Amino acid sequence: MLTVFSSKHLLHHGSELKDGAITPSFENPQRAETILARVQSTGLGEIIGEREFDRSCYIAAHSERYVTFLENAWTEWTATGKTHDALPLVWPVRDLAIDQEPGFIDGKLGFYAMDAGAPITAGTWKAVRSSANVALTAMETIINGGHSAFALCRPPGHHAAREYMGGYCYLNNAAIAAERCLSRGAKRVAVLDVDFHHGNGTQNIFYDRANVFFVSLHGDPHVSYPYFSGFAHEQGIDQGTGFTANYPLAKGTGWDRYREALKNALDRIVTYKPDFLIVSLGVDTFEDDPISHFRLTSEDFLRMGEQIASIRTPTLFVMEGGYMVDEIGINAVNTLQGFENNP
Ligand code: 6XA
Ligand code: ZN
Repeated sequence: MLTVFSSKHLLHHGSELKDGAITPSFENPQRAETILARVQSTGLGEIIGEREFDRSCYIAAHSERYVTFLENAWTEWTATGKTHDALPLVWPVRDLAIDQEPGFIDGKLGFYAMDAGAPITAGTWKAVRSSANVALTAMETIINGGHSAFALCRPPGHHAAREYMGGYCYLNNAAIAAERCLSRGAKRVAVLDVDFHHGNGTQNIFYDRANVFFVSLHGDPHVSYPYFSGFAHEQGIDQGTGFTANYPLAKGTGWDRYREALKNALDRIVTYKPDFLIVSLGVDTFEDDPISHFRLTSEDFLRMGEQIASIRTPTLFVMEGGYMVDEIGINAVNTLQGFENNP
């Protein structure tokens, strides 16, 4: 399987607010480097760099003003004399003004963020753009006839909504790739999100659309981040009704229960008859993940890949979460090898 990778991801490394303290982010550069090393050592296939894409590709999935904010945030932050990571401090919840962009960076950070888990640093925008370009480059190879590809994206994307960042995500790489398929002639695209956390951003972007079917398996939001989305009753709205499917799963979910839910999700995707499948591949469902609580083993990821391959649809894998760095390469590449063993 072809892998697309950009070392520009190294430009992004920051901190997050966790358990009441500012700490180095779990989402660190070593994650992508470890996956790359595993792709190389297993001989998964060719590795290529990313192409440049026009800004309009990002605006297909995000608002213009949000992309402008991302482009300028670090400059506006440092113009106030600060040199440490930018994190938001105040959010427009419930009856506060949610439709008026503040004129000052402190306010903008809260306006365009869902949490304090997506720091803006000096290199963030360059890394974020390269991550989206990695997904677009990999998607192009499939649109042009390839059966599968792996977009080794970092930072991840699935929490990024049309107009906000959060949970280590800025641009939604999977959603940007899905929009690219549609603009290149696809009629229907399915996005299957197997990251431990609900892909609220992807859901947000396609919630009222019938041409993208979003399906997510994740930790029950009653007890898991992002807490405020991913419930089973969220199934889409207007034209999109029935084109979002959520499978919240209990704490401690292991392969038996997971496999059943995945089978059900894949059956629904088959019924939808997508031209392309995009898998938001998070491996934080791993039993030893430090911030999640499912119990998948490294072997289970092989089976997951096999099961995804069984629906025989051109498939793009887009890297999302996974924080047990020692095993992240094995788990991600196991999924891809499982897929490849069942072409
Ligand atoms: C809270 C945890 C963010 C989870 C990020 C993730 N800072 N999403 O892995 O898939
Ligand atoms: Zn995750």
